[in-house]
Amino acid sequence: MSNFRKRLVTSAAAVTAVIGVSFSASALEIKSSDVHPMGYPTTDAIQYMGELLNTWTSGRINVKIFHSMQLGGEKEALEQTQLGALEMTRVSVGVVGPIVEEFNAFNLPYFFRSVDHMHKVVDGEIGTSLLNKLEAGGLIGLGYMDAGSRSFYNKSHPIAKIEDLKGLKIRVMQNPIFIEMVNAMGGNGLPIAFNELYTSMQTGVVDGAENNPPSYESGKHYEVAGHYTLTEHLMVPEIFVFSKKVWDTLPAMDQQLIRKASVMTVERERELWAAREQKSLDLLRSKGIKVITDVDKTAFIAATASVREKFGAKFADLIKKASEVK
Ligand code: GTR
Repeated sequence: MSNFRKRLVTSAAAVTAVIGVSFSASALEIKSSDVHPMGYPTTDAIQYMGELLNTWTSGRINVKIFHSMQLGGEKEALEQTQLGALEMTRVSVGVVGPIVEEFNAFNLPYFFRSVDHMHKVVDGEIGTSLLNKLEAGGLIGLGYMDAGSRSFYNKSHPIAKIEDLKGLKIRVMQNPIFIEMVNAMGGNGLPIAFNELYTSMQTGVVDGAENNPPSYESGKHYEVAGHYTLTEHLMVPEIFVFSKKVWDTLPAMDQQLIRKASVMTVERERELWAAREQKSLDLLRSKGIKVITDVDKTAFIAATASVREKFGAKFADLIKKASEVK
């Protein structure tokens, strides 16, 4: 038996022992949306979640993934999940501000000091309390996934210093923080949905965008915007959420199984993420993309101070608490 299989079987036995499941409840198909294709850390982790639930319930609970933006962008997916038309979705925290405003603290440029700092904040009291607040917005927060750091790319010229951003039209996620962030660095931030980005760069609606290496690589954005610079100005985590409307109809035992599977899904995604980041950078280089890595971030950090002050003022306590997390 493979290690993966062994883990599944052991976990199934453990879950049955803990909650005395008799598996007589009705079948459940969890439809889950993601903007990424299969083979991406987030979609593969959700697929693993489905495998866990299927094994633990002898096929009674399954996950069906609608990947590659089949159901549109992240805003639409969140709305569908709030309404209960979709059971689950995985989105960037970048678009969750309208539901729980405090999430915007994680959307501030140069907010987290390191991946370790981000993990400690999101996995600790602060992250848990924000996930719980989603409930009032019709969502059950199941966990945080990694998404590395976001950096600039464009079709015109390499960005070696902040002045090189001047005048460039840069696509950002639909959140005013990101627009002002790019503007503060000298570019023009334009909010565009992820599914429209490739064409927008191709046709010159924008000159470039910003994202982590796996998204830049997987979306083939390097084909139309070949200059990539590791400014790492945002470290925005991702979340996967369940529809509260559907959740409230589930037996407690199914809720417990989903919670347990979610913990393992987070672990799996983080393992996949760590491996994928490097793989994506290697692939980009093999395609001839010159990735600028030796960036002096001082000017980028200084230029965005006003954005942290303006948008962070409302969550001053949360920001202070997060910065004190060691
Ligand atoms: C990716 C993220 C997606 C989406 C996308 C974007 O890094 O995984 O959830 O937010 O960026 O820029 O819209």
